[in-house]
Amino acid sequence: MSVNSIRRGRQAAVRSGPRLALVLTAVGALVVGTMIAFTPSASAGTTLGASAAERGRYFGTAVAANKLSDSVYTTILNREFNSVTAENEMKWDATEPSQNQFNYANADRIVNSARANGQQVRGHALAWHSQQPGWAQNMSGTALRNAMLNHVTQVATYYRGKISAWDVVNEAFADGGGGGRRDSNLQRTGNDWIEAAFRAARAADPGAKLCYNDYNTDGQNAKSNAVYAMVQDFRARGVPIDCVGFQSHFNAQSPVPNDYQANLQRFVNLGVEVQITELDIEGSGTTQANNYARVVSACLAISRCTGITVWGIRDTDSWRASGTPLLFDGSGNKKAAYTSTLNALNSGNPTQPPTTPPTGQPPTTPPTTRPPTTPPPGGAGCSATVSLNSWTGGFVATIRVTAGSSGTTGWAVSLTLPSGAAVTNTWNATASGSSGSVQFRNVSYNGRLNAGQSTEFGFQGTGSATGITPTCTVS
Ligand code: 9MR
Repeated sequence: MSVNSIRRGRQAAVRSGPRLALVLTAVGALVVGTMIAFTPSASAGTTLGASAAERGRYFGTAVAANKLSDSVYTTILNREFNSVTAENEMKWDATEPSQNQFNYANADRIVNSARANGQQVRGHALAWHSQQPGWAQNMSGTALRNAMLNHVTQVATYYRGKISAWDVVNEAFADGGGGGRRDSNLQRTGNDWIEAAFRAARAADPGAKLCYNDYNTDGQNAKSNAVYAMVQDFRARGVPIDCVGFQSHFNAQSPVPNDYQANLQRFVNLGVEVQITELDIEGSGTTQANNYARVVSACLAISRCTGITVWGIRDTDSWRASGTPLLFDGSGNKKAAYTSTLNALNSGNPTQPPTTPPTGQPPTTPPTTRPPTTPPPGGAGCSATVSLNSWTGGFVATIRVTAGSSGTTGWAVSLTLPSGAAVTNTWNATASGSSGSVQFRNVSYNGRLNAGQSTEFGFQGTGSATGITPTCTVS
């Protein structure tokens, strides 16, 4: 996608001209006012990743493998970010340059660097009309459909257990007011190509969250309405989709929409997570800084907006470097936009630091409610709630354990799985039993909870876990 294509896609918004500008100015003034009024947080992170983690989120960046030998770049990367996305190295042309001959060398450099530095990895992107290898560009029909599904299966299997979330399908909807699919060789294989890709990805890596990712969907418009309808349909029919990525490439022609937060929220209301996947905002100084703060604050206001990725580190690393859209200047100095981003992160309510699952397992999602400031009703002991992410034949259960008024030094959660269901793996807890009656105990780092504090653990299983009721006891 080019800058021009984003601009073309936003012409309708640009046409609303002066009125929009006035509204934006008013919103900008409000943001500045809010920033001044921010009370210092009890827990202010000093880096983007640390601050996001204190709020149960990640803060990531796109990474280019050929920059991993640049020490200015890697110093910032490993200091500031706790998630990375391969900017180009996991795309179809990079990973399968000849049919059925896979090359993971550059993608592996990014994954290995991330794992060595405790960063999670977003996978980008399995199926996309762009950046296809030449052999695929020339295919059509059943041969292309099968080649695409094979690609999804092979790549997701190769990285199984190492990817927090995959952009399974990228940019499949058309710009403009039509609200339809983008024409492409993949689309011409049949309208069900997207769900087929999601099903193949789930089968290959059941632990990764599966996202649909697109641009010009950041506010409510014909394109985001069409994506919304697809997600609603997928959820209704049990097509495995866990998250929607909003690329959020902004500039004067494509400003941060006024209904950005409302648009993210309506997707969350469909039962998926939202992630800001490719954030960059052209500009400079206070205006750019305020726009970054608006985006970060919108995400933090939504409990299931689980993370933000900026599309590069320094302005000079950007795909549109002339627009200076990033948080660090070409020398690696922090810009005003960096400071406003960190301040906005630090102004969000801290949550219980998320317990980190083994690499590659689904990350713990932020709680849907903030930790209570007073112990919850129910007295001493502990309570447990479950959130299920199910698909045909399998599920991931996330269990939230909350300490009662006496706190805990250890806890155990018991539940009974329906007949036919079985636990296949567990993170942030130790399981006894795998079917029928199963008990989970805390691990060394999450047994001690103060009154009212929470922690999360999870397990993946086969079959269905619908209706399970966890009960918590202190130990
Ligand atoms: O930043 C990427 C740039 O280096 C590539 O040349 C370009 C090729 O299409 O892709 C850029 O990343 C895109 C991302 O993969 C999907 N969303 C739009 C991004 C910016 O164009």
